[in-house]
Amino acid sequence: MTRLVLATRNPGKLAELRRILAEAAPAVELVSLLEFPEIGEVAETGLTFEANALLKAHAIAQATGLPAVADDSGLCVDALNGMPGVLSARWAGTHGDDLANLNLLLAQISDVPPPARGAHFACAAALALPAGEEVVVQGTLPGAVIDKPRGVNGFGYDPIFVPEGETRTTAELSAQEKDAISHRGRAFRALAPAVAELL
Ligand code: ITT
Repeated sequence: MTRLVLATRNPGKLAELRRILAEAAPAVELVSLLEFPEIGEVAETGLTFEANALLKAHAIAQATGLPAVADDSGLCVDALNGMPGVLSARWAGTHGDDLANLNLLLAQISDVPPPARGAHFACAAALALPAGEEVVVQGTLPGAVIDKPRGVNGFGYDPIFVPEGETRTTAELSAQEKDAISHRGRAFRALAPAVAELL
């Protein structure tokens, strides 16, 4: 059985990737970075989601000697010319302060009327092998940003994002409903055949 490292310590992300990849590549044993406490954070210095996903996957494949899968994701707002984009996790300055990030974004687009509040979630998912081979794919979820947070599920910008064709925010969807349409779900389902083929 081949071991594959999922390059995250985020438990929610880990559970989601496990569900998708376990189905597509059942012969692969999935482990996470929680099993490699000695490996530090990989700096996400790329200018695109793909660059960051590849950077992380290669760094973890080198550090562990095992194939690695990594992702990078964020929210791209039309009225902000695609920002916060790769800066989504640290938009208000501190990595992972979801509430501060969301409030800053709402303040920045407070005078943008509903028809111009288009946005999409984007995710790049990458597979890297220790010998250097790589595959990277993208998934997106189009929608719009509303002006007041709604819902308690999910994380990050979920309470202010309504997917196209929905009236609920992604924070009002169940985990299963979100998985089925999410940028991450789409990216990982697109990567799964490469994982099954290359390992
Ligand atoms: P890692 O440890 O795996 O890097 P992370 O949370 O830092 O976890 P990212 O670097 O991919 O993940 O950052 C993505 C940021 O984009 C995240 O902090 C959220 O603010 C936002 N984001 C991404 N996907 C989202 C989703 O499905 N719902 C809401 N916000 C999301």
